[in-house]
Amino acid sequence: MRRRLCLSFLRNSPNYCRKLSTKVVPHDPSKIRNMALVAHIDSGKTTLTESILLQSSYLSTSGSVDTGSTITDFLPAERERGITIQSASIPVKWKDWTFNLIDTPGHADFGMEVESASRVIDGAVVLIDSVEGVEAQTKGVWKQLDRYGVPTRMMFLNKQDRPGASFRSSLRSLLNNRLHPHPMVLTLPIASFEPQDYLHAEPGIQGLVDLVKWELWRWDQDGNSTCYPLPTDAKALEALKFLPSNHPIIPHLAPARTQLLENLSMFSEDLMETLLTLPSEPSSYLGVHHSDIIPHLRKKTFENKILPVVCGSAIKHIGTSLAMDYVGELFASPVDVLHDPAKNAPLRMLAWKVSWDQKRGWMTYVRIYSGKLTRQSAVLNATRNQKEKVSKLLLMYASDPVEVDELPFGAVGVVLGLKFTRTGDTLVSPGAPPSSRTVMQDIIPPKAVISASVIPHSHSDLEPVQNALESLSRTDPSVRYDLQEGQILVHGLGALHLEIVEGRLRDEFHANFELGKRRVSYREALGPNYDPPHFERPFISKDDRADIAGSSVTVALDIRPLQEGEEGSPLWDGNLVLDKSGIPISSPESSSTANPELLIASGIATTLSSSPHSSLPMSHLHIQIREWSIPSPLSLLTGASAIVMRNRLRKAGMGPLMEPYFLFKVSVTEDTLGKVVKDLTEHGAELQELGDGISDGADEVGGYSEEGNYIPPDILSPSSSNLNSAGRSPELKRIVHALAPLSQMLDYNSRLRALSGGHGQFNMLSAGFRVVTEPRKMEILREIGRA
Ligand SMILES: Nc1nc2c(ncn2[C@@H]2O[C@H](COP(=O)(O)OP(=O)(O)OP(=O)(O)O)[C@@H](O)[C@H]2O)c(=O)[nH]1
Ligand SMILES: [Mg+2]
Repeated sequence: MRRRLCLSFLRNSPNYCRKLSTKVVPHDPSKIRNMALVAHIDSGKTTLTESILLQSSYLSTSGSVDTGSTITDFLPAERERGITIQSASIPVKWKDWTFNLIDTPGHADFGMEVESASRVIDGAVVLIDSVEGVEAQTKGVWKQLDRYGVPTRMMFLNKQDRPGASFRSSLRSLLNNRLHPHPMVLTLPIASFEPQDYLHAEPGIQGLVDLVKWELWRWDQDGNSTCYPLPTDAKALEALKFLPSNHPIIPHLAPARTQLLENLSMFSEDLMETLLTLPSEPSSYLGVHHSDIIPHLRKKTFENKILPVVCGSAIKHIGTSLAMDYVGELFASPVDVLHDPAKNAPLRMLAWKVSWDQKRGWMTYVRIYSGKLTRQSAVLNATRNQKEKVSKLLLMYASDPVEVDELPFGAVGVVLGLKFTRTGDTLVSPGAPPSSRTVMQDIIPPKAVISASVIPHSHSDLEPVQNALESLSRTDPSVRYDLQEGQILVHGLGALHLEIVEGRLRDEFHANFELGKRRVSYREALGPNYDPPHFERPFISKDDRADIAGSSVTVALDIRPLQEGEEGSPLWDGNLVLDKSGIPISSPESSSTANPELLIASGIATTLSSSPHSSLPMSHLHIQIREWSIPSPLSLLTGASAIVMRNRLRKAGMGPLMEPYFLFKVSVTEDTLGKVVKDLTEHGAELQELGDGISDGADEVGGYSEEGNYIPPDILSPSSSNLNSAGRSPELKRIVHALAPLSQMLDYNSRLRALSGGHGQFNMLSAGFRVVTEPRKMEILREIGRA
């Protein structure tokens, strides 16, 4: 567990306060960058955020960062554990731009935070620990960004100072893991300015080459940087004042820039034409000014043809300013995405996060998609068809708020006073025409995989406990709770998530309770005797009808298990529900206006939540609505579809049971490896791969080709080549990847501590539900009281 020092001295310093009071709301939306840092756990997002804050005008002077703690990880639980739990958004002035910067958690248990941040950003910097390359959750967050169509992205290959860091392998891992077919290197690391030290990668990183601006940056031990323009004459590169002439990087500088321009020109005819007009001599590409390159880079980043790649060391503040410049230059602004920028356009905003504060009450984080929001105004929650009153408006500087009178188009801020709004809701001005009342894309909470009973201390604690759970699930929609057989169950995304939930219920919501034994959540799949689809039998049979409220209502459904390659929707708990024309219905609550198919979908959802055989939620079903009658009132369709669906499931018989599996990445020393592996296999884990910590995912099948991309030669990543030849030692870290049932791993924290003498570390990532064996099925049925 990492420990951090508190930065309270900074908060209390006069400097800090002065800076806070000078914040102004930006009014030029083209200068706003709504962006987030996303990545696998521990890749350095919060450290980079801190570095950005220190180098921006947020905190005026540097020099005190090294004392530890960060501005954005301000919750006690975050400081204690050294991990980010909730995303914090913070407006940062950077040169001409204002970044609304969101630092997100990397731990998959807090995936909801990445989910909602992804919904409101126009750009994401994805970090990679350059020792590890692309990791499981890197791919996880990448999918989340895809799901919400985040238009612009950049990679930051962090931790270049670490022994074993490899720029080259990290870059190749982007291709091998199919993150992007065209990563484009904008900056190169310089391990050392001394040729001898460089070959040993000591001290790790001292400088960067900016291949676009054609500059070289050097950092001294105190973190001060100097920028040297590079010559545009190839001969002059061999006699630089700031780099010894025998430095191994020199012969690679011109080829790296040439390749950047040539690769970019493959996507841009204009640039190709510019390059073709240049004289055919080695130096000619070096003279192309960056102002002639950036517009092409920007355009191709927008079109997702290329993925810009920069690098550095957040902890040493190396590369932070270059990365931020490129965010400003390459990322989309609110005016670049679909919007209505007219000054008098009606207000339209999305609530992307809701939190509770003892003093201020409900705080709703919003992004303004058109118009502007003023304090003390009325708004309409279009998702819930509910009027709301806005009291105050705030800009959040992490935990410190600054009150403002309005939030203009493009802004991200906080609204006080809203009573009913939940994460994902669309809000509009009350007088908005019906056309602009349509709701925007919702935010999808990930599936719960673990639960625990919540036992109130006394009868009088019951209601406060339920209220606390209701409030908590409003701030974190990935927390669900329900009543099963007289017990309150709280469901979450993992063991750590439940631990944090327990703490928050007590500390924030003052509930008195005990948490019972943790249980993983199970699912039931469709039984074997399901009916064939309707085109293979008489169209409407008695099984397609339900008697309800004195009428016979028809709801014809085709039900079968999902097939290989078909993916269920997270909003449907892993099921796929299609309308009559075969289009997936996005969610059971996808619209406030009821139409017959949505009413039927709602009945299907009710039935799926509890199997008639095991009472478990059902998953991995493929359901298509085929036909229905029109009863009066129309709402009878919901009850009818629930009855039809339940009868069909009963007839199909009990299906296989499924339990959640997780991918574990365990890092241990060579001498404890054997014990750790034995323990994993004894607990039902399948070993996936054993590594030495420097993986570029090269064995991953079907990666993107290296052709057409610039992959720097090995000599430009001296740190990793050193480590490879260093031989094994008992202290050498080994990495074990394993797929294991969560039920066997609930106590893995303490088990690993005991097995590894406290030195082992692990992280885990949900790998979905898997069908269990027959003996395990019996065990589960006994556990849930069904056998
Ligand atoms: N050597 C080295 N360590 C770094 C660097 N950046 C971050 N770290 C360390 O890596 C660890 C994780 O850093 P964080 O900034 O908390 O990582 P994070 O991505 O915010 O982690 P989560 O929020 O928990 O996902 C800390 O111990 C940092 O000191 C870096 O550039 N070099
Ligand atoms: Mg963090």
